[in-house]
Amino acid sequence: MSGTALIFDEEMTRYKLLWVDPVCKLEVPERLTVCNTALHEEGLAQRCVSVPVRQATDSEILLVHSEEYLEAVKKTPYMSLEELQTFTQQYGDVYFHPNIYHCAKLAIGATLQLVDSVMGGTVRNGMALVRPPGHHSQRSAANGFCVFNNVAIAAQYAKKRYDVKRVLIVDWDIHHGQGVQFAFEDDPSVLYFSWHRYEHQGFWPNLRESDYDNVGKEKGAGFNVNVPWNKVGMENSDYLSVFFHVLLPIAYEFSPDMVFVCAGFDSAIGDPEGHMCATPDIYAHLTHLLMSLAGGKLCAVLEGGYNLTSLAQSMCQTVQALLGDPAPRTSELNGPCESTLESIQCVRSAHKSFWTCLQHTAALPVSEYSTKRPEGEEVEEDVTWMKAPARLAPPVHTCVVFPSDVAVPDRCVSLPPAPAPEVLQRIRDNFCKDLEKEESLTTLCGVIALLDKMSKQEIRNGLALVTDVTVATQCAVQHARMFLTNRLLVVSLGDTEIPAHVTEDGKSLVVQIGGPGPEMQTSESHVSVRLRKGCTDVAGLMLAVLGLLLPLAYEYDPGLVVLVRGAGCELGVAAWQQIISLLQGLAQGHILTLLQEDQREDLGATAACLLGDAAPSLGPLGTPLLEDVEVMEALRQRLQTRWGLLKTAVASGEEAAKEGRE
Ligand code: X5A
Ligand code: ZN
Repeated sequence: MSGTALIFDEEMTRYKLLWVDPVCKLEVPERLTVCNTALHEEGLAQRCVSVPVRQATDSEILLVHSEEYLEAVKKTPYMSLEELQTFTQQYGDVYFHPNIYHCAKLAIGATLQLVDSVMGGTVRNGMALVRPPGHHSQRSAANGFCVFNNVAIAAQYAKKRYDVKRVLIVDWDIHHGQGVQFAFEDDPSVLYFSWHRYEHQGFWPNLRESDYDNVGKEKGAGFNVNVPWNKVGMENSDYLSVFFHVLLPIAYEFSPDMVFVCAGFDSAIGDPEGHMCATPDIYAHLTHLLMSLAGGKLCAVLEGGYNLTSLAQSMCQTVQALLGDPAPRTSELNGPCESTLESIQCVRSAHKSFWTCLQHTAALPVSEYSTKRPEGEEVEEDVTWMKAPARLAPPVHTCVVFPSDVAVPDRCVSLPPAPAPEVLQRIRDNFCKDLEKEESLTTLCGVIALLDKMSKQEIRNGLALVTDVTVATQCAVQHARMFLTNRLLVVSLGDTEIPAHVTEDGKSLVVQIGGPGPEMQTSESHVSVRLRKGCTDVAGLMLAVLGLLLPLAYEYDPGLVVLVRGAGCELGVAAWQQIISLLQGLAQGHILTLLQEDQREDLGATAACLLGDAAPSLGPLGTPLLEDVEVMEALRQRLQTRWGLLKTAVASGEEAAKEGRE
């Protein structure tokens, strides 16, 4: 399944604030027009499947709202200006207009059309460009520019109409979508995640219920995840940390059948509400990371976003990721700030009894952080940032190097078998003294050609089926380091030895995930994760991937990734596909995958993922082995002084003192 739906109708620009209200003046029709224009100017809208909007029916609205409230809103088109103002006053931070009821029905309808397109199989994913937004509205109340709760209604609709069992709602808007939280508080079939500017209850909507200890009620306990931002100025690293250490582990354990994003871009730099500093390109990564869940079934729905420049850029980054274009490099990531670490630690500990991926998290004295008051730091008003460079996809997506008797998968391109003489000679000298088969030599030349073509932007990624994966890896690493990149990431699954000298010059980072064995981590640039059952225990493996591999890899920001599946590495094909998909967020999608010849049964699945097909869902993950969790924890503890993105908690007094001394 491929394709991205884009749903928009100009009609939703046809309402606006009719009186003076400094709180509501941000919410303007241009929010939609700038997004739509930018998507066209970047050539993105033209690549999407354009789906028409429709009006929601009463019974759809009643999936979330009360009859009394619906009947009240129904009267607003006939109200005078004065009546509208009076009507508005009973709610918080919202305005009405004679045409807003019509637009609100279209906003829901657009969202439901998106659900139908994704669940009906017309497209894989999509974006609904809507106004009014939805996530603040409640059963019987408009709130925060929102009239009806578009995403909450859509989640109920998906459950009813498509029998979806588990829905994940990721609310990356900078405000807490309390309306969504209230709608699903006691419902374990809908996992609601929200991060939001909070400042210890100092920021709108100033609810006690928005704090990290609101985990859901009754059967829904554990299915409401709140991450408060207690300071402004949060950056890309803060956002990614929360994804790696809170959202993704929980989401993978939950295993949604579909994902909604409350896509508010007031969490981006320059926004007058959020005052955060995450740049628009981060949304490419947030989107990419979520696209590996639920078999790629993702419905993004616009919520907030009030700096028109930042909003349009962030929207484009999101849609471009949905279309499958490679994500931009993530330069300058470091660790999250102290305040973020505090929040991460609090949420993880509040949720430790509900999610096995968090079972090892230290319990926290609940009183410890929740009562701190804001410090009142102000961030300057006129922030500026660089527009991210255009993200160009190389002309060829996936190029393969296979032995002559193996068929080239559909949509892949095979490399012409004519290696350059000097390359041939170098490989002969360095690697082939003891290789008998001439075919191995040709394959190694092919591997090198794949790397060259990636660095010349001729191809996005490559796949080689090799006779000896150890030799091929050494050959690839040597070539990449010598000629292509300062930072090569080698990810090795299984027990293929990556010799220590490979990392000696500091130009590469090796992360090995394999079976039990002697501690191999010899240097800062060689990390070995040893799991009791190797890569066969999916829960442990995914914990290693999300909590160790991805944070390391993102902070390292490699120019190229070599992914090696060692000989005899037992690994379910679905987990393998997840790893391939997730790693494509790095190095602009430049990933060379090396498979040993005896693993050819997984070639088709491997190629499909490299080509951008969604990885199939793993299903709910079980409990990782305690032993593995302890090994990974110890490793994280040790590595976090060098890699800030690995941190999951504020350093204790003792550790902080030690760090200070070093
Ligand atoms: C959808 C959204 C924000 C309301 C802010 C009111 N609403 N102060 O971003
Ligand atoms: Zn917002």
